[in-house]
Amino acid sequence: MNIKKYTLDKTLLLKFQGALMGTFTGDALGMPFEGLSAGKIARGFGRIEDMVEARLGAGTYTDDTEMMIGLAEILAEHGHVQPQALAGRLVYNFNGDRGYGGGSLKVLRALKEGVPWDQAPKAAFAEGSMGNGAAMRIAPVGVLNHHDLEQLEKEAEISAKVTHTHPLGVEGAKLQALAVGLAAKEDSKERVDSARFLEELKIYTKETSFNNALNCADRLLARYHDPETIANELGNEVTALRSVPASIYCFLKFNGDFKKSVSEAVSLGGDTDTIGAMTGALAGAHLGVNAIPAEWLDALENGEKGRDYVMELGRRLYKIWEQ
Ligand code: F2R
Ligand code: MG
Ligand code: MG
Repeated sequence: MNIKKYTLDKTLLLKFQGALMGTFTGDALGMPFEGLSAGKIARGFGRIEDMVEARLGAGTYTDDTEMMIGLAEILAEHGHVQPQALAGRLVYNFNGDRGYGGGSLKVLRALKEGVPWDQAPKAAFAEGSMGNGAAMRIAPVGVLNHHDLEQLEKEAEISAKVTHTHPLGVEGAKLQALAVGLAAKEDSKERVDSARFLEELKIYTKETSFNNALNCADRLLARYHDPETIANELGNEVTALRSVPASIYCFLKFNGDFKKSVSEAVSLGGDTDTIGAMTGALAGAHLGVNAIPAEWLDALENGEKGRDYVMELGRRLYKIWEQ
């Protein structure tokens, strides 16, 4: 049990909102570049520092944020992950224009047809999905349980298993949730000690492949490497193993600077919306929502479940934590 309550409640509220809005912002910034290589992004666009036009408009979100909203809603209503309710909410919130992963599409279809939540993930892959879909939405679990890392792990696992049951899909979600929780516990006015942060993550991470990737991130952080090298070494793909460690790297490389961390994440190419979303969640949990550039926040969609709604979800989660 690892309990650390904050006395600066305002700071913690901003961290809750930062984790959720960081997911949203990174997702929206990266989405227009999803599938492009690091080299193509560098040559064609340079550094990505503005919300550019996208399929649903500049500043719009994808499946990453839509699923994160569903998870945050369930936590705000129940105080914990209720898997049946989560399955129902993911189906209810589903918008096919948001660009879901093929496996998740099949799972959500099965759930809609009435397959029980603990059977539906088999609709995608017999051995379960190892995609990053469970990790990309996990920020609410990380901030809400940052004071109790054992509980955080349990909550991350159950939330992942509604769609992703492959050990690598589950472990990736747990690792990202832990990283969000640890980031929330760091002092927002201080830089994070990268080596210590990675060591702490490794205590909890059981899968050798993830531990190897965290060791690799540690080595890479020692000096500058271009985004193409980072993408080759740590990955920029849609699997959890080849995207969660890359996001942790981007957060730590430019830690203390939300804009640089998330811009670096998008520059890796490949799964840019998701690596952007996961990096944004980490930087937002550490620095708080006020660290997100105002011009990025202003550009975010603000319809029925848009910017104001997600900010309010962050506040509701914080109230649950306070209780
Ligand atoms: N799907 C996308 N992007 C491409 C389409 C967007 C397009 N640009 C558009 O505009 O419409 N992005 C979203 O999907 C990723 C999250 O995926 P998720 O939810 O984990 O889905 P899935 O299908 O379960 O896993 C992703 C892929 O990983 C491979 N894979 C997973 N498990 C596997 C297994 N057991 N064996 C073999 N391969 C496995 C497959 O290739 C899956 O399709 C995010 O990027 C999100 O933004
Ligand atoms: Mg997406
Ligand atoms: Mg993606």
